[in-house]
Amino acid sequence: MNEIPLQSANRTQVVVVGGGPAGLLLALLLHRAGIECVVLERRTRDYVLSRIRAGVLEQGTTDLLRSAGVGARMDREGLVHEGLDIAWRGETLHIDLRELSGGKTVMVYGQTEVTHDLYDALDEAGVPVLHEAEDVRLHDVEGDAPFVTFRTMATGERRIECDFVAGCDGFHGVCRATIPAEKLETFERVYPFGWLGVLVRKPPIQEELVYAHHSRGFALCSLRNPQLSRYYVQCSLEDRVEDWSDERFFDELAIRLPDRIAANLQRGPSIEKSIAPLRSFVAEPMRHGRLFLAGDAAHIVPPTGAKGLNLAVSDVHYLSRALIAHYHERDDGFLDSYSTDALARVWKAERFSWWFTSMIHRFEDDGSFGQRIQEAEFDFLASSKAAQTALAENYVGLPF
Ligand code: FAS
Ligand code: PHB
Repeated sequence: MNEIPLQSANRTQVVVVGGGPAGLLLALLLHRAGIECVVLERRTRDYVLSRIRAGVLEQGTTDLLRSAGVGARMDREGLVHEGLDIAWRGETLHIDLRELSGGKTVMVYGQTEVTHDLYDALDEAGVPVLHEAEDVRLHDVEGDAPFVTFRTMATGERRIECDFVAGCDGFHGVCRATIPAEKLETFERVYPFGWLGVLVRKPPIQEELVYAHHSRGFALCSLRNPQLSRYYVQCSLEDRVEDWSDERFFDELAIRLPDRIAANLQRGPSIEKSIAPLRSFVAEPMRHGRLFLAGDAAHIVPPTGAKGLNLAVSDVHYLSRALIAHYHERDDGFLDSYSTDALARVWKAERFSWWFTSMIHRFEDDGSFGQRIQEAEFDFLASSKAAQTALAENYVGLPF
């Protein structure tokens, strides 16, 4: 792990706030382009790596990770998935992603592993990543000489002057909060339920993912590897993890799945159990002076479409391109168009994530009309190759 030596680095080119996938990948791409940066992460590395989050990578994400030099273990251990199943009324509809998307697939490889690989690459490259960076504050981002202050146990109070700040500090971070409210427009939809997720050291119920609609609520069967399964059930926002024993969880999961699939469920002690709320959220613009937001700092999607992590990578594609053009060609065109470029793709992913969430979850307050609309949505999907193609194109990831 590379700490900033006490005697140096009161100045760098880009300060990256946040050591999650967005911040780490951006730092690595900038370093590979010879651009100096430092990553400030509030938590310990162990804490960051203990969070269980995304599991599905779009082809654009895996391509960018390979180009950053962190694709080797992913290609060794990741699982290429060519399709997925949607379960409804006890039957399943198979979506052939490869055939419908013109050859594209997705990779099942956990966000935790991606983060591990990025940290290892940054360590090897000697890029400074400061953990337990407390009280990070941005200053003068509207001017030409921004700086960031913070403190750590090791270094005490610090000030780093820079050219740009990348706000990769997630939904609850400090960077978006630095932008004056009158300069920001936000868009939000909060869903009236959460996802209870469980990790269990058992083989998955089947090779491909299963997204299940049921009158009792949504369920999802996923995995991390052939010996590690990841399951979710839709739950009430009032639920707490302690309300759900492993037995109650697996009983409910089995009820919500078609019998043919539930018969293959291998139960075991959960090694992680957590509840995540669901929301759609976008903050516009994603730039404020010399501050650029990327990833969850700028937008959130319900995890139904497996877009969260992939959108963070998408933003990093646009932001790294822009910063490299600035330093290599003295061309600020991509910096000036960053917010527009990134948001064009963000909103398409927001739409898909909202559509898929709306179709497949149980909405208590939507009444009988809402339920009939969901039935019609599924029946149209089941009967239309065009509808299935649209789902596949969005699921594998739209072009950058
Ligand atoms: P992250 O939140 O991952 O990283 C931001 C980092 O900034 C964190 O490490 C945080 O500690 C740090 N930070 C925050 N404030 C700071 C400050 N003031 N100073 C310094 N550092 C600060 N996506 C999917 O595709 N599928 C899923 O199943 C899925 N499940 C999820 C479950 C949960 C509980 C959550 C919260 C998200 C889930 N997501 C899922 C979305 C998730 O994967 C995000 O999209 C992804 O982590 C985005 O990466 P970042 O933008 O890097 O933000
Ligand atoms: C996961 O494996 O955690 C996962 C997969 C697909 C999703 C959401 C989460 O849509």
